[in-house]
Amino acid sequence: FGTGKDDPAANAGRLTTDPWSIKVDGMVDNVGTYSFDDLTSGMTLEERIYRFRCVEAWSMVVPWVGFELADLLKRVGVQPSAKYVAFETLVRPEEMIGQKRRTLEWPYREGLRLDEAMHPLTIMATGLYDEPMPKQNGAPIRLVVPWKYGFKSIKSIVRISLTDKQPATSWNMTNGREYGFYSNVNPTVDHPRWSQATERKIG
Ligand SMILES: Nc1nc2c(c(=O)[nH]1)N[C@H]1C(S)=C(S)[C@@H](COP(=O)(O)O)O[C@H]1N2
Ligand SMILES: [Mo]
Repeated sequence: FGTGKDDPAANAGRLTTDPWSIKVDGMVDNVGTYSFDDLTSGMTLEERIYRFRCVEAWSMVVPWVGFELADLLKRVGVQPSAKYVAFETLVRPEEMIGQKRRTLEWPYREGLRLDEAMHPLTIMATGLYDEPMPKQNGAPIRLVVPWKYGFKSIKSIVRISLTDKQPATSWNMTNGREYGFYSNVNPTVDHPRWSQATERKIG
């Protein structure tokens, strides 16, 4: 990554999030492109304090604001044939300058098995610390799955697809030997290049 003015994180403020639309497609009754407001209106927002654990052995306790992904899935009507949920991030390299480099194959992609997506701990977060989601943390809406490594918690989501096949996911596509589809936090299973037994807690 670049440094100084070319650092992607330092340029996160360039991201425009209004308007924002999210395409919901695949094995759902109500396929469509929804505005952020339409998709999130009426959802019960609550604070969830979760420990967020990156695969690179750091963690941070975060007070997210969000709603259960299950509520969104119920609203769009998941069909019985669906087995997985796939997510995609916005691709807009002029604003997300890290996408000018092919560090990953864009869009950033993630996915969950349907039962994981329906789990009451799995949330769509629209804020943290009682504020709207900051751009660098995935404005306006991101996934948070507290029992999985951080890379599963995809940010700035523009597409949610229901499918019957395990979706391709970004880090798994790039290095499947080191980053599995499931990637549940497990201190007894080391990463091939480092231990997962301990973590560095970030304040
Ligand atoms: N769209 C998108 N989502 C993403 C990533 C990314 O590069 N792009 N990085 C992932 C990784 S590796 C981690 S650890 C977390 C970091 O979340 P944070 O920026 O809120 O700390 O976001 C995850 N979600
Ligand atoms: Mo990460």
